Order: sequence, then structure tokens, then C-alpha cells
Amino acid sequence: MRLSLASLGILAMSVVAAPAEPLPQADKLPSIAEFPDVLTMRDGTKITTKKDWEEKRRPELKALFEHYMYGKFPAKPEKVTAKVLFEDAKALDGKGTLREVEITFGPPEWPKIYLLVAVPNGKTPAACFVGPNFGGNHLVTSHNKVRIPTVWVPGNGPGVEKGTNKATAEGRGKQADTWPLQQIVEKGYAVATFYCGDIQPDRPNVKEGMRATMPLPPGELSGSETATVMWWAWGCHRAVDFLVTDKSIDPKRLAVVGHSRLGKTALLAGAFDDRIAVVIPHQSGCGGAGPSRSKNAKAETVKRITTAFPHWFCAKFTWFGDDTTKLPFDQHCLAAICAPRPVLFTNAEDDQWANPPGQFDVLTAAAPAFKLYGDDKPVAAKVPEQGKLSDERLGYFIRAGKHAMTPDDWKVYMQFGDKWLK
Ligand code: GTR
Repeated sequence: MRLSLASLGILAMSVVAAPAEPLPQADKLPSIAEFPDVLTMRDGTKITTKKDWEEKRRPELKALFEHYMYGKFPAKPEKVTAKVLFEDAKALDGKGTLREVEITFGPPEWPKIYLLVAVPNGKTPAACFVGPNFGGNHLVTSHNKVRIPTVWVPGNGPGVEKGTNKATAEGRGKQADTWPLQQIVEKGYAVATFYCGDIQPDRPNVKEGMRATMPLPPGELSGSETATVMWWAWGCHRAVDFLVTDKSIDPKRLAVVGHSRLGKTALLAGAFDDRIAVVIPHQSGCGGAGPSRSKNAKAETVKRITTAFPHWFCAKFTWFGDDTTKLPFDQHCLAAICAPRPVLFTNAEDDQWANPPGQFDVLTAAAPAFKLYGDDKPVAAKVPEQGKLSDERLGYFIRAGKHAMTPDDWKVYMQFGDKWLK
């Protein structure tokens, strides 16, 4: 089956306005010690209406994030096509239909996405969680028809032969807990995931993935070129291109989910694509839901992340490693761009590296944008107790335990979905 999505005219992406004049270097930016006010434009104008927010401040913020942090938001592909590689209507103990879809969106040499989609039998069209995974679809199910990635995968993943960075069938089902397909379809939700490395392998200095389509010498990112987290987010949008045409999915009820570096991705993907109804970055930390102006000494810093993972962000973000007060935004502005769509930050107590208390501050500072849409109490007054979901429009959850995405975390995503996606 081949579907032409572009012909359906559904690729409406948000438009990013170019700033009126060139944006300055970090040393020419004012120092702002606390989070910059989300409703104040760079020129000092206060935003008080939804209209001005959507027409002025929101595009300004998007342009700033592109320029200084994630790099350019790539244009939408002219044509997106989908081919179902296999379908099993009796998968997941007969509870769901499992299929894998090859999504093509460029010339033949460009990467493709392989989207694994599980849909609850008899309960369609269903709300759907979508997001990238760390090492391949084959890791999240032992179904033997699921494709094994042929591109570079992280060497420490299950079933990867030492020193090869090649995925093998040994890995099948070894990370089924991270995307618990059956648990999700049993609750009446659909779920869709793809290997992030199919769009951009998680390593710097190699001309591969979407980076190979850019006119750059290998590894060279000098300014605001599209960085890896942005490519992953853009990949989520290509998955959405398909999902909104799939009859078994409700296109109005899509939630993006991701863990850690892929949680950073989920937040960015939600901010830059209004087709996504709910945004769930899990333990995403610095560069995601965690503030750059961090007050938590145990949390990852901009300096550290841009040193250890320079390719995740555009080169200009390194300017702010020694002085985050120069940033003309903080991560509350990214959450605010999602308004009025619900956003849930989920965390774990032992994962201070991801800065759970700082993430709550980010939600609080994003609230004024949500209030413009008439929600007078978009965020809880204080951090909820451990294990208890605060399900406001700017939701928050923290549990005991470590850095991981678990079946219990999925229960929380679905609890939030029961409120905001039903
Ligand atoms: C860490 C990184 C974090 C987080 C994490 C992950 O090494 O410092 O920002 O993204 O990796 O993705 O698991």
C-alpha cells in the first residue's frame, strides 16, 4: 500500500518568522539573571492578548530557539510517502494490530523513517503516543517481522556486537519495557515509535543521516545549522505526517513522548508542530524541560552538555556555556510555545541530573502564556508529592527511582492522556 500524504494537503506546519534585524552575538545580548518574562518581546513590548502572542511573541521565540539553540527548523518535505512493510492483525496477544511503515520524504539517498505502529483492536480511531526510540524498533518487541536497523546504532545497546555498532536480531524485545506496546493498546491507546538514528545517528563529526544532506564539511557546525535534536524533532513530524492519514488513528489526539535526549526532542517537536495535541518530555533535563539558568547544583549545565554532546545543539549554543544569563530565553519559553496544548514533565527523584525542581520552575514560568488562553490555573501551586500526578495543563510528575522510562511511567502518561486526549 502506498499513500501520498502531500497530495492530501495535510502538511500544515507552523511558520517561523525571520527576525527583523540580525540577532546579536552573545556578548551583545543583555544579561538577564532570572528567566526572561515569557510575555515580554525583545524590544520590551508587553504581550497581553492571545492574538499578539500568536502573531508576535511566539514567532519571535521560535526564531530565537532556532538561532541560538537547536538550529534551523528545516522546511517541510514536498512529498511524503508511506509503505506498509508488514501488518499483523493478531499481534500483542490478539489485543492489537502491529505494523511497520516505511516513510520516505526525499530523494532516494535521503534517510527514511521506519515507524512501528501498534493499534488497539476494536477501539479505533485511537489516540496515539508517538516518539523516537534509542536503538531500533526491534528492541521494543520480539515480533520477528520488525526490521533491524542497518545504520549505526549505539554500541552499548542489547544485541549489538562489541565494537561493531551494528544491530542484530539478538536485541529483539530486549527493551520492551521502555515502549510497552501491549500495556498501551490494552488501555485503548495506539502507539508509534521509530529509531532516532534512522534520521540522524547520535554521533558527531560524521556526514550521515540528514546531516549528510547539508552543505557542510564533516562535523562542522559553525552557526545555526540544524542540529541533531532538531533533526530528531523533525523526524517526529514526519511520523505525524503519516499518523494523521492513518484511519485507525485519531489525528486530533496525538501525544509526543520521549526519554532523556529524546525527551528534549519531544518538547521541541511539540513546540514546532501544532498537530501534536499533548507534549510529554520524560526526564529530559538540560536542553529540554530543564532550565539553562539552573539553580540545582546536581543538575547538568549548558557548559557540560555542549562540551559532551556538541552535535545535539547548534554551535551558537556553546556561546552560553560560561554565562547563561545572556540567553534571551529559557526553557519555559519552549513550553509556552506549546500553549494551550497540555505539556507534562515527568521525573525521578534520583535523577537530579535532569533537574526535577528546575523543571517545575520552568512550568511555573510558562504559565502566563497558557493564561492568555483562558486557563486561570494552568500549573499546580507547588511540586506534587512523589508518585502523585499533577494533571493541570502544565502537568508534573515525580516518582522515586532512577533515570529510565518504565511501564509505570507509561501509566502516568496514559493517566494524563485520559484527561487531555479523551
Ligand atoms: C546524558 C546527558 C543527558 C541525557 C542523557 C540521556 O548523558 O547528559 O542530557 O540526555 O544522557 O539521553 O540518556
